Amino acid sequence: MTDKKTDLIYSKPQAKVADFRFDAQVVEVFPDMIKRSVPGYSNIIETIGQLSKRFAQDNSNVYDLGCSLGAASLAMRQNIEAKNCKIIAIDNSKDMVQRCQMHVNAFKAATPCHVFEGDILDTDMDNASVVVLNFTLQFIDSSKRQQLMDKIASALLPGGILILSEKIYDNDETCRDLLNDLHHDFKRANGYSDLEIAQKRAAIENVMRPDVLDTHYQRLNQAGFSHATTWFQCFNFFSLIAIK
Ligand code: GEK
Repeated sequence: MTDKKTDLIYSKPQAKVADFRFDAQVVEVFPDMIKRSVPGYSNIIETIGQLSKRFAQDNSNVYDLGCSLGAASLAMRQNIEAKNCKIIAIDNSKDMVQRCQMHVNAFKAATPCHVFEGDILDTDMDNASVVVLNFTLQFIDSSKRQQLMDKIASALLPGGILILSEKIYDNDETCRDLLNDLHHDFKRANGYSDLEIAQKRAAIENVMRPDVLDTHYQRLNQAGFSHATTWFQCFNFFSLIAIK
């Protein structure tokens, strides 16, 4: 995957910072942006690959919901050993989907990967052994998150797994401020200036709405998952696995 282009989108002062969009400009720098902004991103992608090796079942579907450029799909494609599986990667950004298709075309693998442009809220899913929501749920309207989780749970086969990664909101103000500070230190250490951090924050605050961790567990419980645990957390970013 090409990640040579540096994210400079918020490096110059902007008179009015527009809401963040997953458009062509973001696509160009996305691999650099996500690695420098999300602590543990590469580790999470690698582990999604490992989990898919463990949980993908013969003759089943594997979904990557909000696939962006397909990093999780490609990791799963390299690792799945189950026979006759199909990866279905979906994103509602046309620009993301076009670039994702190019990345998928660039690699050969036994497991096919189909890339679709669409809203994951409207996508039918069935016969799933692995479902990935890697930093996507936080962009879904809060009132529709339970319905999406219910749909995922009913699409999963017994023993199937959901991998859910998100930024979280801590209800405790002191902890929330500390986690935010640590995250901003992480971004600074990765070369983002205070201006870039502040402008990105202004751009994203209306489009990304993180939940508290308890809300995620309650939602999974209500959807009928039998087991759920957090396998990764760094600052205010976490990833959990839920098994049906
Ligand atoms: C990765 N998973 O690299 N339907 C489909 N796609 C959506 C929707 C929706 N309703 N809403 C948002 N998206 C990726 C990273 S990025 C996370 C995921 C981030 C898509 C949106 O277009 C974008 O590509 C993705 O969800 C979120 O493992 O950039 O912080």
